[in-house]
Order: sequence, then C-alpha cells, then structure tokens
Amino acid sequence: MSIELFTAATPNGIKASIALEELALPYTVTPIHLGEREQKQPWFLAINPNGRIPAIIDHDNDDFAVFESGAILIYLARRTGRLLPSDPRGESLVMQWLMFQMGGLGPMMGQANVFYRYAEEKIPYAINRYQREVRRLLEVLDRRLATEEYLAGAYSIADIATWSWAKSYEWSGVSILDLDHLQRWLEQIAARPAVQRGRAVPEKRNIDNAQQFVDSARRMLV
Ligand SMILES: N[C@@H](CCC(=O)N[C@@H](CS)C(=O)NCC(=O)O)C(=O)O
Repeated sequence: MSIELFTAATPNGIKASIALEELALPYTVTPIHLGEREQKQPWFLAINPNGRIPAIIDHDNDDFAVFESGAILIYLARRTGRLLPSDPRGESLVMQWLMFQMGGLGPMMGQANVFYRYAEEKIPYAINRYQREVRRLLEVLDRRLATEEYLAGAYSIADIATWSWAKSYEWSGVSILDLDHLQRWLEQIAARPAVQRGRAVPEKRNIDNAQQFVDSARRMLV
C-alpha cells in the first residue's frame, strides 16, 4: 500500500502521520506550507475541497483521496483492520470519542489558540469562553481516564486523534496540573515509538520559536 500524505506540523496533521506509523503503512510526505497558503491552491483543492490539511491519496486504491482527519483515521484503520474494532459496540465507543474530539476538543482548542495566541486584538470574552470550554472538555477526558486505560477500550484511533490535540493544552493557555489521569494518559501515549515518529512529521522548517509560529499562523488566518 502506498499512501501520499499532505500535511503540516499541526495537531490535525500529526493525527494522520501517527496513525500511518502505528499501522506501519508505507507513505510519502508532501509538506503543505500553510503560511504561504499552499492549501488554497487549485491543485490542492482538487484533493481537499476544504483547503486544509491533512489529506491523503491512496495510490493502491485508484488514487482515492480522503480529507478530514477523522475520516482519514477511519479509512486507514479500515484498510488495515486495526485500531478500530469491527463489532458494533466496540466501533461505537471509538466513534463516540473520535467525534468528541472532532466536534469538541479540536475546534475549541483551535479557537482558544486563535484568540489567546494569534489574534492581534485580545478579546477577553472570547479568550475566556474558549479556554473554559477547553478546560471543561479536558475534565471530561480526565474523568473517563480515571477508570479506563484508553478512551475506548484498547488503544485506538480515538486516542490518536485526542492526544494530538490534548497534548497542546499549554499553547491554549489551559492548566491540567490537577488532572492526574489525563496527565498519565498523555505521558503513556507520548512514550509510544510510533507516536514519537509520527509527531515529528513533517520536519519543521524555518520555525525556531513561538513568535515565528504565531507569525505563520497569522498569515494563514488572513
Ligand atoms: N476538520 C478538519 C480541520 C483541518 C484543519 O483545520 N487544518 C488546519 C491545520 S490544523 C489547516 O489546514 N489550516 C489551514 C487553513 O485554515 O487555511 C480536519 O480535522 O481535518
């Protein structure tokens, strides 16, 4: 199987590379330079009409293209029969936590980052609104992880998706000092060799410090 991954060093991007590494699938990486708005070029919109990363093309399946990180994770899991159970209950549990990430944690952390880090105009109401919502969602995870080793039974694509965002709580300006179970799970997943390889994709270029990252994000948000 040969997968081409279009990605950048962001939480949504590393979900795909971590899954590819966990599943030991051969893949090539095409870095997309978000600050230069490469994701809005016509050639890329033909792959992902939403003009965002990640996206994949499966060259061993008639060049089938997949966009939306959650859909990519499900596709890769189905392609290999791993990281997503096939029985209705097991599958539903993974889907519930995956949807929780896709519809909740990811969008809220994304907005917290925009208003807390990237917006030139600091709007306290917006910053508080999104940081409080992120904190609430992280508490939901902490309660779940108090009784479960992973989010949905065995380690799954739900853990990959959620870890890729939750690990960046500091960048969103939210503390998890008192969320012991969440911290345990964050560390446990960070220690996985495939996660370490996947989170380093693509190699970071020209971004040495937080200010450069903020500048690049501002160019993207124009
Ligand atoms: N729901 C989408 C969100 C993708 C997304 O927002 N990607 C960001 C990077 S994390 C992006 O490409 N931003 C570029 C832009 O907004 O132009 C997914 O999960 O794949």
